[in-house]
Amino acid sequence: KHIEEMQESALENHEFEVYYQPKYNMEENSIIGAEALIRWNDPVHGIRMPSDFILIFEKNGFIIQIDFFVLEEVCKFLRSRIDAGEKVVPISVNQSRVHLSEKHYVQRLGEIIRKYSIPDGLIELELTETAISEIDDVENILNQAKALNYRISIDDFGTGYSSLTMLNRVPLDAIKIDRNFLIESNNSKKTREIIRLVVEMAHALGIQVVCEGVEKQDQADFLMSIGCRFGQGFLFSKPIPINDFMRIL
Ligand code: G
Ligand code: G
Ligand code: NA
Ligand code: MN
Repeated sequence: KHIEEMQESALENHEFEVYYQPKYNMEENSIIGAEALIRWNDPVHGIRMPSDFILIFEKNGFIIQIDFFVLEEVCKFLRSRIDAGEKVVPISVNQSRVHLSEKHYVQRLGEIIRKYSIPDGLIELELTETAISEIDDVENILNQAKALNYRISIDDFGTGYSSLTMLNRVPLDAIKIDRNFLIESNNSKKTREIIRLVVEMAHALGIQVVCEGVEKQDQADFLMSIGCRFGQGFLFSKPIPINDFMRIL
């Protein structure tokens, strides 16, 4: 209840902040991108994590404003780096399924990328399999986003019901293998085989693979041994504030 009462004023009072978790090329130990993740600095409560409020915002629709807030912050970040002649990498933003089915979604995607003159391929839309499979007309929406030069990726790949169908239906640039696979891979040969084949299949289709939840060096080693060079996880960095991210970029 408190959360719903506070959401609007929190946005006005700049209590929402975008954190960045870098994605690494594990072979070169270089940053190849980052994922934007929302945080709420509640002056009374302290920092609130997405698990405290995302579901509520999805129910009451406020997630649409949050997702566009994050997208706009990312645009401002990229624009200021470009203007300063500094290095930029693609940044991904999470897109709620509520958001995706909003009537003017694609139009707003176009407006924002033009407002900040963002070069092609610098912003990636991360969608869950569930979001993709639940939305009518998803192919059409994502083809339009693609035409605006957004990158498209599937988040938490392997946890939904229609992984393989998605590979065919959606213009995908990348998949992010869900971190539960990596957890299970520690003591399951079967899971390691699944990861290996998913990576091989994605690559054969020209789709990039990022593995989530890399916490241990032996997990990184395993991924590299099967040809998966890109990883995201606490081994490299947790999600960090923008200034910390700029420092390591
Ligand atoms: O940052 P953290 O790892 O706690 O995020 C947990 C989950 O919250 C993420 O997996 C993501 O699905 C969701 N999330 C984080 N930031 C955003 C956001 O800006 N928009 C949406 N829709 N979901 C987000
Ligand atoms: O749902 P999504 O995959 O978008 O969420 C990313 C979430 O995963 C964030 O909340 C982030 O804090 C968390 N996360 C990122 N890297 C790791 C990791 O290596 N281990 C664990 N346990 N969580 C991670
Ligand atoms: Na994500
Ligand atoms: Mn994920």
